Parts: sequence; C-alpha cells; structure tokens
Amino acid sequence: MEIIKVQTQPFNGQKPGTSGLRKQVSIFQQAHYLENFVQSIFNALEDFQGKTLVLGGDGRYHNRTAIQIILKMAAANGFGRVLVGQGGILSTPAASAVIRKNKAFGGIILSASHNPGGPDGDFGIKYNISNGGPAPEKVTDAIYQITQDISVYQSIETADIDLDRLGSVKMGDMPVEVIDSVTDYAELMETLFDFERIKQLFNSGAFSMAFDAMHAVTGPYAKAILEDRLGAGNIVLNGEPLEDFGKGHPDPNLTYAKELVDILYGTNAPQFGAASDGDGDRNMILGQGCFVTPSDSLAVMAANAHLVPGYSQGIAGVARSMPTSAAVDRVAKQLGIACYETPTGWKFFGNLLDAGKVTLCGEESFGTGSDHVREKDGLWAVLFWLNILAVRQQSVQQILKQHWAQYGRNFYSRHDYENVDAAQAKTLMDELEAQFDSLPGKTISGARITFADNFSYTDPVDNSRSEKQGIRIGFADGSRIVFRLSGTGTAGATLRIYLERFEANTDLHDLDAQEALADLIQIADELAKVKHYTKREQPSVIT
Ligand code: VG1
Ligand code: CO
Repeated sequence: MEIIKVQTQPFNGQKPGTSGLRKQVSIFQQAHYLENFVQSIFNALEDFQGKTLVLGGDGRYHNRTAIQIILKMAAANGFGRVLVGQGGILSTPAASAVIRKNKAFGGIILSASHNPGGPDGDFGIKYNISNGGPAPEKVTDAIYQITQDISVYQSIETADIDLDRLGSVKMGDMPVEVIDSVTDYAELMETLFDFERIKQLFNSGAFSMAFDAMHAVTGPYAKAILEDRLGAGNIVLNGEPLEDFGKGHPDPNLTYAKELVDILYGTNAPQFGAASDGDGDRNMILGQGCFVTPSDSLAVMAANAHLVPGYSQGIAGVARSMPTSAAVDRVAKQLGIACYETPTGWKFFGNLLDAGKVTLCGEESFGTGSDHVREKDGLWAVLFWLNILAVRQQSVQQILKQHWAQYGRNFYSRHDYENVDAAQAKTLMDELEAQFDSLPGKTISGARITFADNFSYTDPVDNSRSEKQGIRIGFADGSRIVFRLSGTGTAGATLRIYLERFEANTDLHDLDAQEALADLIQIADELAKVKHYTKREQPSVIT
C-alpha cells in the first residue's frame, strides 16, 4: 500500500461548533477542505494505529463521497480497520452504540443534523471518542489549532469500495467491514424496553401511532423496530432517506414537522405521534391534540423511569442543558437524586454519564438520552414513551396533566430568529452584557430582576471550564429568560431566546404557553431590543 502525502494549505474557519464542523456543501466540496479537517482530527489523536474506527452518516448529499475519502485517509494514517454502516448510513445514536459495542477507538459521524441537505444545503462532520460520545472541547480545540497550520495530509490511491454490500473488503491493506446499520442498535433497544408489552399495546386495537422520519436517517430504524419488531402496522411517514430530505428541513418541531402535527391535531388522530431529525438523535413527542415540550418530556421520563425495564433499578441522577426548563429538577428533588446543569451541546454530558453521576439527560432542543449510549437518541425516546404508555394505559395528555398536577408546570418556550445579521446579533448580545451591573434590582413591566450573568460551567469530573455559554436573566418569581447565539447554523446568526415561568396553580395549567409567557416575551424584547436588532417582527420558529 503506497501512502501519498498531499501538500495543502489551511482553510479559515474550520472551528467545530456546538456539534462538529458544519458548512454549506459547496464549501466542503472545495479541494482539500474535508481532507484538511480529517487529517487534523487524526493529528489530534494519539495511539490509534491498528485500532478500529467507526464511520457513517445521515445519508445526506456528499455522504458517500466523503466516506470514500475518509476510508482512504484512515488506511493511510494507520487505522487497523473501519466499520462503516451499509450505504454509508449510521444514525448518530447508532454510531455511538457501534463504537461502544465494538470497543472502537472512535468514530467519525457525517451529519449536519437538522440543517437542510442537498447540493445547496449543509454538510457536517464530527469526531466521537471511545466512550461513543462527541469529543470534548479540549479535543475539538486541538483539532481546530491543527487546521490552522496544516500543510500535508495522507491518503492512498485505490478504487472506491462498494458501500452497499455487507461484509469485509480491503481499502489498501486496511480491512473495511460494511455492517448492517440497524442491527446493533435494535438489539440494544431490546435490552432496555419491554417489547412484549409494547407489542400488546399495538395489538390491542385501541392504540396507534404515526412516526415522521422526515426523509432522514431514522426511516430504516423506525421500520425495523416499530413496524417489524413491535408490529405497529404501517406507521412510518417519509421513511425513505433522501439526499436532500425531500427538500425539507429535517428538524422535528412544530414548524418543520407540520405534516405530523396536522395529523395529531386532526380528526381521527392516532394516540401517539413522534418525529426525528436528520441524524436521528432528536425526537418530538405528540399526543392526540397535544404537544409535549422536550423539557417536560425529560421530566416525565425521569418520573416514570422505574416503569421501564432498563431503568427499573432507579436512576443515579439527571442532567439538563442550561436553557432547558427546570421541570426535571423538580422530579430529581422528589426522587432525592442529583440534577446537573450543563452548557448546551451533548458533549457536556459525557463525563457525567461515564462517571455514573447521571442516567438520564436532555436538552430543550428535542434531545433526550441516557447512559445506554453517549449521544441523544430519538428512537430511544419514542420507545421510552411507548413503554410508559403501555404500562400506564393512559393518554399522553393525561400523563402530562397528572405530571403538572404533581410537580407544577414550568411554562416554557423557545423563540428562534434564524439567519439574522451576525454583526447585529453580536451587538444585541454585547449590549445585554453591558447592562449586567445595572439589572439586578431593576423592575421591568412589574417583574423584578434578581440576577444577570453569562453562564459558565466547571465540569465536576475533570474541572474543565467553559465560559460564556448563554446570557441568563433571572426574576424574583423564579422566571428566567436566556439569550444564546446558535453554534450549529451556517448562514448569518441564529438568536435563540428561551423563556420559562413556573406555575403551581393547577387551574392555570391549561393556558397556552405563549399566553402564559406573554409578559416575559415583552420584557425580552424591551431588554434586548430584539425587534430592532433582528429587524424581525416575529421569530422564525416558536417552540
Ligand atoms: C443546537 C441545540 C443544542 C444541540 C445542538 C446539536 O445547538 O440548541 O441543544 O445540542 O443543536 O443538535 P445550537 O448551538 O444551534 O443552539 V443536532 O440534533 O443538530 O446534532
Ligand atoms: Co441531530
């Protein structure tokens, strides 16, 4: 096997964001762009010679091309073997499961997750470490450093391999195993959930569901697990993964998964609805005429985990990202377990999960997961809910209402202003920060501010520090407004405003969240001059 060394020059801006490096496809298609980043990953790692790498992606445009390039580079750099999903497909949680099961050195996941795909869409790449989770900041920082002065990458000259045929082949001298994308993952799910009981629920005739795969990666997983193994019937919508996601935006929220939302809010709606995103790590949970916020979903899961076989021994603790509502904190308190608050991004949960400090974790951005892998996991969350529904024999709405009656309701909403001018968005954040000293004690529209800060985090396991993770404004009644700029977008800036208010009074739990939060929405605009800086009258997406 002859290794070729290719001269190259650094590209600006190869800095991984909240979850890997995401750019427009046209940027990734530039000569050496992907190669530079992949070589920088390899250069940042130590002692991987002869070891196993896992490789797969969400099937979006450029996935297959990128996989062949990376296979050749992995061979040239000395990996012992690569496990690659059939057709180049592995959902993000499945990749995590494969890394763990095979004790691989790490994995490369090709995905821009919920960002649109196709020749005019986005592409992305991230590195996961041997625990199956996203590389922590010290690794992504090292990769970025290397991208800034890289001058050569290594590859081999050889024919592409057939990604569609299962089995072992060679890329140069390196064995490549094309594995079934679903099997390992489906087997893991069977160890966690009561498949018999969920099967009975579907067989009862009184229960049905709809699952929207949004033409993204979860189609084959949902068909294999929900339809084939659990006998749910023909329930998967948009189940064929397409390179451009059918020109859709594979983001399971009330705006982009409208087809599913209309079904659940329509006549003859099924009892349960769910959707997943581009790479299968997000989930949206719906009942008949009812939407479960991801923050509430995490809280309900924690409160009901004892009903699910994989968690019947109890959960060690929970963690949530800072902007996620405190609904799960209330459950943790009642259970007498620890609750951790981390910065946004799944990489911050890894240490807590590895150390056994937490079992469940979640983010307000439709992400929930557990210690079964080290990524958030869309279908896992769907199965978790199905297991709860099968045991409790109640509707989603009944479960949610009883939960609020017991713990109180954290009214919650996120307003996204997508693709706004980046400089204006930065000014908005800077001006907010400049007000920090004068805000505490100030009363705005009848609400007294008690604190204003930019969230920082010290990892309790390795003591690493992460600064400036989002601006928090806290009020005397416990309400909160959080301002953050997205770290996954590729065009302009996306401003996220997270709003939360606790309500103990059961009589007020049926209020619409936007109504219940109207005062805070108004205050957010006043404090940050949102309309002025975004030049928008309304958010692009309200969740
Ligand atoms: C968003 C979410 C964050 C999530 C990240 C990756 O990041 O807010 O909670 O972890 O996406 O999810 P940001 O920086 O745009 O707010 V995924 O499904 O896109 O990998
Ligand atoms: Co995702």
